[in-house]
Amino acid sequence: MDIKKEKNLLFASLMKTRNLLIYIKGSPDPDALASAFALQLICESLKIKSEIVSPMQISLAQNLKFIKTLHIPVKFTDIKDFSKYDSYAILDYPVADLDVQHNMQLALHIDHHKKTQNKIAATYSLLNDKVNAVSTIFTLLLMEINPVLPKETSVRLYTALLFGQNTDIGNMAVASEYDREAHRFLEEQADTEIISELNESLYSEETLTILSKAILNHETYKSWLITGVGYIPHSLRDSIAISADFLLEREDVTTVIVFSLIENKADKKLYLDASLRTKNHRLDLNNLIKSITPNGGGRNFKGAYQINLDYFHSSENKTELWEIANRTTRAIFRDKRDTLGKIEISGFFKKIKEDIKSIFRK
Ligand SMILES: [Mn+2]
Repeated sequence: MDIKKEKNLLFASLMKTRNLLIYIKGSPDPDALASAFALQLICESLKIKSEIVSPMQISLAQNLKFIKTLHIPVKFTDIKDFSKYDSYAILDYPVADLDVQHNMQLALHIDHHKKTQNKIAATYSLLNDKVNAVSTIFTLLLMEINPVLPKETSVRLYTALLFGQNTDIGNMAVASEYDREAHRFLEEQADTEIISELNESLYSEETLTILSKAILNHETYKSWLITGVGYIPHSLRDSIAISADFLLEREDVTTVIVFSLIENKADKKLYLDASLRTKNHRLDLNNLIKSITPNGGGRNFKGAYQINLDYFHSSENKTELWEIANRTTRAIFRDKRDTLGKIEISGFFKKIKEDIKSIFRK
């Protein structure tokens, strides 16, 4: 990636723009929001109008705190009329098409997920899966652009980007050289106290209860950690992913599976929800999940799937249903672990080698 060249191409595309819509497609997570914020400040420095809009609301309390503390200027609304914008930008999402009528140019498309077919080409696109967060790309661009910003704005921006990068990468062991370079810069520029506060806010009392259940019920099978946390209400669903992230920090573990039965009493919904995490570059979580169910998927060391169990919602014996789900899920993953034996073992040693190398690089 030649950042100087990328910066010039990005500027060339932005210069054709007067009023840019920075459209958050998919879930408004910190990586997408921090990148959108960075793009807006770049636009401002070029005297280009822009607006960050997300049709989807934020559910995770930590992410709400993130936009509040760092004043991320995002509007949560479903746009009906796109006529005031001449162009739009899609960040942190592989598909840039919009399913609505509009006359906007796709000015830019920047993403780090696996490429997919897009019907329209962007004036400028940077689709690089060698980085693990769009925040990495914007940090490298900003290092090149070196914009003049008031101190307060610059701290907000770099803190947002560091938090955005952290949420996508989690464990720096999966980071690429680009991610590390951006990370070193961000750590110098960001307010690390805000980062710690945001990190702490991830673990609410309810989440900690679920996490301790995950620890208590875990088994490790050939470097895979498998654990089930029983029934949890729909509002605490994110706690499964949070627990999986937490457990992946364990040194002797390459892959984590946390599952539970999610109940939504109001609309009588019941489903099994599983969150997967891995440090193994060679383990394709998407394939693994698709071999279990079409109702899920994975990318970049993370994945999840759901199994609908609405039919059992009114079943009287809840414990029995959990026991079946628990036993079955564990058996499935022990079996998958055996089938994937070779990949996982060589991947594990490759990772250790990379970790050792990266220690010496620091
Ligand atoms: Mn991302």
